[in-house]
Amino acid sequence: RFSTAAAMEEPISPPVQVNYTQLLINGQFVDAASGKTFPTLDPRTGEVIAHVAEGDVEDVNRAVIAARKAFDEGPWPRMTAYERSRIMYRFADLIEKHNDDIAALETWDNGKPYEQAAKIEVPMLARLMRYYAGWADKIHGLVVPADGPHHVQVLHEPIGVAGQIIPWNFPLLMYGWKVGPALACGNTVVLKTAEQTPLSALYVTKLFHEAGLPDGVLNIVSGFGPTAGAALASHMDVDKLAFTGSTATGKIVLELASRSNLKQVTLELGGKSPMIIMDDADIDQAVELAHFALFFNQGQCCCAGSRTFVHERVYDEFVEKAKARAQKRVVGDPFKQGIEQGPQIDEDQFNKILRMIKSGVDEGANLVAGGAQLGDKGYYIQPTVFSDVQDGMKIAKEEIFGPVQSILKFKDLDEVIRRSNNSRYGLAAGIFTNNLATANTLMRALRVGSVWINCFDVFDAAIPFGGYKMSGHGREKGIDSLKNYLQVKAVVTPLNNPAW
Ligand code: TXE
Repeated sequence: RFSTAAAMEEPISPPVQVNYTQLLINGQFVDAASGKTFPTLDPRTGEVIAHVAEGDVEDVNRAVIAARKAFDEGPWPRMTAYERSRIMYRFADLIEKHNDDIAALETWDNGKPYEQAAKIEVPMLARLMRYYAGWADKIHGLVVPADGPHHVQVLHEPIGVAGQIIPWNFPLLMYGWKVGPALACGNTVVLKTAEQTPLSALYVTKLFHEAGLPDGVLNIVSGFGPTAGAALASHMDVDKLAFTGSTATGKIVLELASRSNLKQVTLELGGKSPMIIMDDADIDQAVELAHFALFFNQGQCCCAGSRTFVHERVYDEFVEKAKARAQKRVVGDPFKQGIEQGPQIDEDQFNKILRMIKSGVDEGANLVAGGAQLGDKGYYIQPTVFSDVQDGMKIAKEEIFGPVQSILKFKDLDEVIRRSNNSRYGLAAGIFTNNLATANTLMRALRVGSVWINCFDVFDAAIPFGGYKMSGHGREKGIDSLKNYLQVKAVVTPLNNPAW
């Protein structure tokens, strides 16, 4: 029933070349100190795209020294904010100019549909840069009234060197969410990309330098988590750490930060987000939205609507239609037009998803669609739907991070609130209803950082994003993200005459 043919065909030749594979430190492409490289693979085939310099402790040190110098000696934090913003605006223009090459590189390295990369993600990166460029010259402190005869100012200053560790599911957006606010506030950065997707950050950071970014302000270290990532998280001269990834690794980096120099940490971690379908909803629209909420980006979204709660009065019809929709999903070579779903990122994730599917079957959930590999090469997985999922099952509790929809049945509002909140995660939730009171009640009761009512995955640059509970600390995007990158300094001076 699935378009297996597309996954079986010869892969389309990517319309782009890999030009940059070294580390980018102090404005220069350099080899790793060890001379080591690692392969980055094409998820369509598992074949090597390129060998990339493998950063480790020494390279992170070099990058931090460059970032420190660029912070302490300038010019970045001492430039006028307007000059900083103009460089960021020029970078956004260059991203747009190179849109298709960047998108092709992202699709090749990550496996996401090219049309999505070219029409959504790369334009969103440009938009994020413009959003933060706009903030650069609008970040300022306050003069606050105090009880005594004192003039009190509060300055907002950059923190210093920011270490940033990003995952592979949205390499460019994660880059934008992290680099944008850090640089707008005048910090300098060492960014470690995910080992699965090192290519696009190197390409765009080269463009950033063409736009006028001074050397050392943004350094890119490719490499693995326990080596390069851990070196960054535990570095004594890194003032702030921002991490996006699994909750398990989030705990590790928080510990590394606390054991080293107590650097400030923001974490954007996993989720098990409810998508709640009430019985008054238009069922076809509800099916489509819940399908999008889960299957978008091959199901590799931290906020995926991975617990589809459906009211019992519409449950059976919903399951039938969700099954039909999943079976119609167009899976295949992400470079091909009209493809909705490409391969999963790598063999580890592919195997994890298949193990989770098996656990769903073993624990008694009803497999109504998919459930296996698609084709016989690369990491394609059939769009999979389970009905009759119970809260205690592994597939209802743990992140699957793949194209596997779990549909649960509920009777009333109180029950669905209790069950939705019965999770160690609290990242996001979707609500589908025409009833305003129901929507507002749910919206207030759900312990999550984002609520999408009759929509899902709306990722505007201005909307804050982040988690409650074990989904993380702090918020990214929007005005809230700036706080992560600013120190607050209170300055008090006496007045001669309190009347003034
Ligand atoms: O994540 P990791 P993985 C979830 C998802 C997925 C699971 C595992 O459920 O199946 O995590 O994926 C770096 N010190 N998410 O293994 O390990 C690593 O190199 C410092 C949700 O890819 O968290 C990469 O750059 N850094 C998530 C980044 O952490 C370390 C997105 C993420 O990798 C490190 C991705 C260490 N000891 C996976 N170990 C989301 N929230 O969107 C690893 N890293």
